[in-house]
Amino acid sequence: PKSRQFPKDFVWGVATAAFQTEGSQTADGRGPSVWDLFEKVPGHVKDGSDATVATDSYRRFQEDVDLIAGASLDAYRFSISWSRVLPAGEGAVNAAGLDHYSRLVDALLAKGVTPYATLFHWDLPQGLQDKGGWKNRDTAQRLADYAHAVVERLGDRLKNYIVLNEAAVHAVFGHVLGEHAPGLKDDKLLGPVIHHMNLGQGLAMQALRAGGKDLKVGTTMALQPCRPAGGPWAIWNRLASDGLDALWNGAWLDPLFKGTYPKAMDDFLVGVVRDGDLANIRQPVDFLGVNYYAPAYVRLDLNAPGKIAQAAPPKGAELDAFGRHIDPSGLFEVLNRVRRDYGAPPMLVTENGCSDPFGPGPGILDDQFRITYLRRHLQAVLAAREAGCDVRGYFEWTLIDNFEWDLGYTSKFGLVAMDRATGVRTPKASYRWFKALAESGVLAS
Ligand code: GCO
Repeated sequence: PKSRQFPKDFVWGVATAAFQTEGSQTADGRGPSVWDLFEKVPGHVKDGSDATVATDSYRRFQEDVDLIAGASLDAYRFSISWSRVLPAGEGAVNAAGLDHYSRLVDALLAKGVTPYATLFHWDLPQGLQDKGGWKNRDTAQRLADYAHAVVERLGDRLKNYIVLNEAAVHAVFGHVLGEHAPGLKDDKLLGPVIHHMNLGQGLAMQALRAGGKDLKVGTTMALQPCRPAGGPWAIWNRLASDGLDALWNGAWLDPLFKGTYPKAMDDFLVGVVRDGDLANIRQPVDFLGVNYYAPAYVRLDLNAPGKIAQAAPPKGAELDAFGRHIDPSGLFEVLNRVRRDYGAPPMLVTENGCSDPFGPGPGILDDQFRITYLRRHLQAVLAAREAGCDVRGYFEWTLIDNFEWDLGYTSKFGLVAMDRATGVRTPKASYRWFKALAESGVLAS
């Protein structure tokens, strides 16, 4: 990029999710979510851990807010636990559950931090899963009812809404690969799950707008450039890669912005889409949230679900601790794709970050690798802005090392470390670096 300067009104924030941080799984009438059951099955979480305490943020939220304000951040993206608001996913609203988020919102506003709430970050109430979960068309309407309950109680102070988080991850890892809750392995679920999440998103956006004033309503997607592995199978790999692109990116972007599905989705959607659905899904958004970590490399594998399998990044690519390609150009690419193909909506990077390559030790706190990762990805954001992308903010993932789903506590993405025995939080070097950036708006080289 030519400039290192972000605009004055650029939004600097951090992002978290309820299940990964809150703990207190039965407090104040919370009902179980699909992740409560999934995490307790031996073998599902790498280190055998669970999120019953996590970062204890349900109880320690004021400390979290102080850390966010202490880093001079403008905004905090957190998620609301659906089963705190509606313990069975539907029916009577649990006022005590909403009280928690009301206190959190007030604590943020008191420190001048703008709250951004995600409504669904993968923790579907188990009560709804028992009725089929996202396979069941009714779940779409339940999401809208939940959105209504939230905006009715919090909408006077909570103005920024992200309806879904990375629905593609929940659809594929939760319903086809079985690596995330609800732990299903059935590729026939893909069409209904995708469509009902899209429909729920559209209905929830309408419910939010009907229920609140001056809201900013958006949603967050995990966008990944899909790249075919090379070699003798390259042309077949390209078919698989185009297929993954339709499933991973197009199946969410196209209906929201164009009211259509990619052609490649047709076979999955037979008998699923009803008249009027696509009009309900195609909603105006105030922003699109983009989460980006790495590109996807893809190969054809006749034995894999959907015949799509993960491939290794090209030789020589710089890799992170999990073997993923560290490639800021992928972020530039997805931002530009949204600009070019989807009407140049305002965008927020709602997640970007990296996990520690180390075990316990001093490297944890002096996390220069994270600073390097963030700096390079923010350069890509600046470059995308110069190319005409309307990117208005950046939320680092994440505030504090937390429960990383199937990886448990083995994968640490925080700007702040936490002693799991005491809950004591210790800022890392990246926390101070990010604070300086939020204050100056200048990305030092
Ligand atoms: C995501 C998730 C986060 C993960 C993060 C790091 O939306 O993918 O929001 O919950 O922790 O991506 O893997």
